[in-house]
Amino acid sequence: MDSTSKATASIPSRVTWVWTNLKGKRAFYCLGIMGSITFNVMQLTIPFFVAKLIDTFIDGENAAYNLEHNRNLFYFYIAAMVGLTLIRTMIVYGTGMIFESASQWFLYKIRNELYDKVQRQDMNFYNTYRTGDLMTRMTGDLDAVRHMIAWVIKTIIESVTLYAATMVYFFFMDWQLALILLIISPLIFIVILKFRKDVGPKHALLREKLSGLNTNAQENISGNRVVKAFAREKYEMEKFDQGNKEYSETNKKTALTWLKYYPAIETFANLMPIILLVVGGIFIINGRLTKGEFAAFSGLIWAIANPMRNLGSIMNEFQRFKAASAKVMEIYYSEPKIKDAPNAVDRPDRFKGKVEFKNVSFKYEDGKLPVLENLSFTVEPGETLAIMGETGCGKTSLIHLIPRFYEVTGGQVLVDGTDVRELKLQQLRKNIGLATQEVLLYSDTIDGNIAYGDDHLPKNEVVKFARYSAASDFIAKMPEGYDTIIGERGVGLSGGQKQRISLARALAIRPAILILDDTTSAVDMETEKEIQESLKHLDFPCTKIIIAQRISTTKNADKIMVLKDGHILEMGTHEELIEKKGYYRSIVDLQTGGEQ
Ligand code: DGT
Ligand code: MG
Repeated sequence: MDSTSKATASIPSRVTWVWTNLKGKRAFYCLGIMGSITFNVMQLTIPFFVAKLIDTFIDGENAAYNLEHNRNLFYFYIAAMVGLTLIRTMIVYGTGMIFESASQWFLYKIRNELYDKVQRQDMNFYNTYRTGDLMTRMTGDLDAVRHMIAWVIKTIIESVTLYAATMVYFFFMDWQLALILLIISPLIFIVILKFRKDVGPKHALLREKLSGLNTNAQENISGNRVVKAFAREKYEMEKFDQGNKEYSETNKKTALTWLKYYPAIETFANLMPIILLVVGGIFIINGRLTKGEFAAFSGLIWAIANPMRNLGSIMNEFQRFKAASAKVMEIYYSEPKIKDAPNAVDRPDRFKGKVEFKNVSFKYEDGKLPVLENLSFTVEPGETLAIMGETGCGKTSLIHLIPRFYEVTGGQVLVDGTDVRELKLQQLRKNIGLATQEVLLYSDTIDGNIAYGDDHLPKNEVVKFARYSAASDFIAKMPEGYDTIIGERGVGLSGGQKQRISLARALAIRPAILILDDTTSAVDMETEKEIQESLKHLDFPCTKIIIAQRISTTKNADKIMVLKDGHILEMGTHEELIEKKGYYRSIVDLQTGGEQ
């Protein structure tokens, strides 16, 4: 995949992206952050009161006197400690809820937006990205992003607050001791920075391996019939196993990276209590430090050691977020190249159905050779154009230019006299009924599939369109008729049956332009004749462009176009082309056994 083929607009920073999508919950999220800060500053209160208790009632000069005559103060300290602990617990609960709910909100919004983006993408996008990879972005990657917002940011804030507040408190008690304890921090930072450099690329690789694994699984589940037909289960299992092994190995390597750095961090973190013990002890002997203050120091030493220890897992998660968010944001900020022009003309009424190609040339973005070259022809409203030609000559590519699935590389495609690039995509496509060469039906009822383009289509209309496409007979024989569930999980249909439902679906929107790409290739001659007959008598005006290989389909067309290597080889009516004794004539002879 080269980056030029991706329709990605300029991508803002991750912070901007997260902030933009927290809209609606920003104040709420900030409240969570403030709660986190408050809660962590409050962690210092217990050691503070413990120091007071020790110095006032246990170890100070007037300890015995105070215990006798200042009982109320003693009770106050105890009550304050219990009360603050309760409040702190409530804040922890509240902030936990806030982070969880804000991150779910974020996830919900992004997921919707991503789905929307993917839906609106053009064909080139789908040629570029594999389904498994897109699914990974919308599930696993997105969850890594949510984890960052819910957990990592919270942990960072907690660690920073705790560390900073403790340090401030330490400086107030004894700045020299605080400074000595601080010496360790830069060492830990250096190790963490090294770790970051080491683990970052591993997370990116890990993410690619997961995407590869998902793509492999997705393709094999969808293409299971091919696997079975070729008895390649063992091969596919081995291939998956290989991918799985690689993923697992990469995962292990990523996790083990931390272990390389862990001993250094742990040693540095453990040095702190030792330094405190030695230096603090000397300070007590010198009378610089009270025993209560020493108790506060040692009761809080974890509050500067633990954030240091946490740095490792924070950095790890952050690198995972970096790899995942890059993938999510690429789709989030992708823009389809084919979209409405800023000055697109508004044509809300039904189109007349005139289709005109003017010197059209076309080449796929990733293709080397042009598929269509300098093609010109016109189909008047209501006319039928049949397109013939050997496989790979560019028929499907040609008809895909009419709904503007791809952009022409030269010339113009006009519908009702307007260049398709100047029409609104929605309006253009609503006027085109397309039955594609590869039929895809949804896991839904037959009724739902036929009415796909028009939710409000009444039942009798559904039946009518099924009749037009010669599908009503076999539908009537199904156990639940039009309510039979078809598609992936439902009742299996034959190739010809699927084609007829797809034709009914294309007709059901009463298109101004009907495009059929080899839609009757799998139905028998008898049924095909029936379909041709009903297409002639539709109850709405309609221009028909029909790709077909059978003479029985093409002979009644107003025009027949024979394509060869992206050029028009012959064009005319059935009779004219027979007279011409060219390619069309040879096909006719072949199909009729030379009876013509
Ligand atoms: P058919 O359906 O087998 O009778 O063949 P046609 O006439 O429908 O051929 P078509 O238009 O699908 O393909 C024309 C040429 O373009 C052929 O050489 C294959 C190539 N082609 C088709 N689709 C793509 C695509 O998505 N990307 C690239 N790069 N080439 C494509
Ligand atoms: Mg084709």
